[in-house]
Amino acid sequence: TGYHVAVMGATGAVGQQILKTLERRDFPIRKLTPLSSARSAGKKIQFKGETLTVEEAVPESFEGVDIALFSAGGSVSKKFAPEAVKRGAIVIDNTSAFRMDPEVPLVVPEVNESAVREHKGLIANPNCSTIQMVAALEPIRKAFGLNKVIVSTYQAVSGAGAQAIAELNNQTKSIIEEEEIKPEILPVGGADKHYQIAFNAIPQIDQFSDNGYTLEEMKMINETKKIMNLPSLKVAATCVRLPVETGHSESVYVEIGQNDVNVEDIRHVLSEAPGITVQDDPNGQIYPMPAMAAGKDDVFVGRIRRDLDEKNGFHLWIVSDNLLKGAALNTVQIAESLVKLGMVSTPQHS
Ligand code: 11C
Repeated sequence: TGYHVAVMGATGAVGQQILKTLERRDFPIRKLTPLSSARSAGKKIQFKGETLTVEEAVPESFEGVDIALFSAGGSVSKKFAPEAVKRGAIVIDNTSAFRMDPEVPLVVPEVNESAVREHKGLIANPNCSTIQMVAALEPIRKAFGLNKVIVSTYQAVSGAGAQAIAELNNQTKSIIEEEEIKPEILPVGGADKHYQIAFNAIPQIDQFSDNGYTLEEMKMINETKKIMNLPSLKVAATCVRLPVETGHSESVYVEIGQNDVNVEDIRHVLSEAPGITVQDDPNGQIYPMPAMAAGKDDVFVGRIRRDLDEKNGFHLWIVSDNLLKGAALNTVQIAESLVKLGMVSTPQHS
């Protein structure tokens, strides 16, 4: 018993994690349809012990689908998500195509689960670096208020897809062996210039917008305000790519709405919050790191300390697996929220 679920982009870095996450969390599925562009059609995927063939998506692929999880790039979502919605599916979209559309809820279940009630067929999954930050900020906002956020990120290459992971691995090997390298993917496919990522740090993720911020930085700024429903929150972001395979890290400075809060109070609210694990003991050298967060569901928070000048200012270090909470897990959690809140039609027997 369960739903007919389609996964668009089933062979990609995030699509693969979506399939694993659906299986691992035992999401009620009676039929799974793996879809992709023509390029990946015909590939095989594994789901619950069965081998399924990935089909090339056409509008009719979505006939009878209850829930469609999209993770195949913005242009694919723009083309096919409306076709899926037209045929009665609820689309949960992992791309940036619809996130800032006022008609489309942008959801992190720990923060704004009830926003799914407002959907008109489409729900957007936020950007990975935004998700892990708001998951940690929301308990702080709830307890103490929140006025200002300044974030610098240390992002893994898997955020840019499977080709970027291969580029890091190949470059690292070539540089060690003193061979020539030819960067082709990072910082962003389609850019005029590409730079070495191995043994480097690149302060550009996605293209630049006219205001001097990159699109990744603007996502963190705009999506945070929308998810937290705080249009006047002050947010600034600097996003940097590091030679890490998986796990985004963030140094976050916050100014809260109260003056009499101490580090222990912040640790306490975070340790009680869903989906958050506090790893914070300077004496024991305990703090989150991407190599240890990769493969885990939670958002890890450490290095919590008060600013030395601003009484209501605190610094945090937030780390999470960008393919799990940052993408696949949050997508599946949105689907679980739809079921929990009775927003999907009754599950059918197979
Ligand atoms: C990265 N955050 O790490 C990006 C990837 O809008 O869903 C996610 C892009 C997006 O490169």
